[in-house]
Amino acid sequence: MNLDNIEMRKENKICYITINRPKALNSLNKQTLIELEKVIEEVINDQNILVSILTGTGEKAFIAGADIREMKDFTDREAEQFSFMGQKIFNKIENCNKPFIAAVNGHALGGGMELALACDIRIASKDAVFGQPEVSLGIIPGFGGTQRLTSLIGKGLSKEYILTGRYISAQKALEIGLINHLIENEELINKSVDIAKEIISNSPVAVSKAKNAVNFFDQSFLDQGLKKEAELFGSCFDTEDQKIGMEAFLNRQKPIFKGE
Ligand code: CO8
Repeated sequence: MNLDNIEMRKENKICYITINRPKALNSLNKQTLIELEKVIEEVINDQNILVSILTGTGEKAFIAGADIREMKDFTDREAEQFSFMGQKIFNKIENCNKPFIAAVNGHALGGGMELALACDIRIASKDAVFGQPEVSLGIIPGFGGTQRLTSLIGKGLSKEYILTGRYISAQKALEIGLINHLIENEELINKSVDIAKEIISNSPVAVSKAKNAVNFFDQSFLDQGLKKEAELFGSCFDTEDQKIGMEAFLNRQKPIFKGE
């Protein structure tokens, strides 16, 4: 498979997927999302793969969000479409018949945190930092964060983090149930592999059915919620604040929002 922004390696029934755009802190542009979808299809179709471990290249970032440079000039329609595209691919991870483990090795912001949320198990190194900082850019989470974060940590905390855009340390993430384990940086992949092996020792068909059953817990709410999120996400791109927020980020300035 020809991949420019993702590295994929298969070993002992595990597929190692590494988002690899270090110059843009592994942020997700369209090309990377298209490649991610191909990799997920490969995982689904390869009978020899039973678990996937998803991480980011380098020590600074797991994934620093969707690519702001690419998104900046989207129209509301393009933004809504991009949101649907990301949601569809992240749903494939959530609905895949094989588990995905997110090994979060640094900043997991915006779309990066949303990708981790779509995985089944989240393991973070001590340097990991989580956050949904979209409101500081004049937009809202658009790859499922409003729904999956709420499902995971509850409405109260989810609203606090999404409305403030505040970063969440790895320790705090553990306390609020956002991650399953907090691990020394150098042990992150080993711990992920240990958990993958535990899963692999079980019946693949039972693992798949168990994942499906747990997903069903809030599936009907999720589908409706994602639709609403994409619609609202798109509408942000019809505002002055979205332009102000993204220009400010790219020019390394603090945005002064107008509220329109
Ligand atoms: N998109 C594009 N480029 C990025 C991104 C990004 N999300 N994050 C970092 N970069 C680039 C920087 O522009 C910089 O590039 P250059 O060297 O060419 O100027 C390079 O990566 C290194 O970044 P910094 O110099 O900023 O590194 P620091 O160590 O100073 O800071 C941070 C690291 C804290 C991670 C900082 O880069 C940051 O805050 N990044 C943006 C985080 C963010 O706001 N993410 C949310 C994006 S919005 C989103 O994800 C919405 C998801 C839903 C999308 C729906 C579809 C439309």
